[in-house]
Amino acid sequence: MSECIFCKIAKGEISAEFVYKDETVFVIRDVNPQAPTHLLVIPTQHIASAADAGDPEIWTSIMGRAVEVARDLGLDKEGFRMVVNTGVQSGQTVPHIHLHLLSGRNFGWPPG
Ligand code: DGP
Repeated sequence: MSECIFCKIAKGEISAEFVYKDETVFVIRDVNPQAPTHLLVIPTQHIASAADAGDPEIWTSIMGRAVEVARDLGLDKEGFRMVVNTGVQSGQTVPHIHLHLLSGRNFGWPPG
């Protein structure tokens, strides 16, 4: 989608710090990190939210890549949190599916 921030990042029209990229999924550092490591795992295909993801394969690529990157960076040693905000009440601000991969500090439960 032409005006979508994450589509623009995928096309190189907006810069971002890439950690991983292939034809289906990319991983960038969040511009406003909420933990020492805060990555966004984003499918290249524009899908507005998790509620709009009809093909379960999308989760294979997002979750699979998130865990691969977490292992590659050693985040699995102390642990990490994965979050997919979906819709207004969850706090989703960018309407293009993305998974937050957070690590490097203790996280509270229940989440805020
Ligand atoms: P959410 O609130 O779940 O929709 O998360 C959107 C995240 O995207 C938020 O943590 C900030 C991040 N973000 C927004 N715009 C940009 C950008 O231009 N570059 C990067 N790297 N991250 C962005």
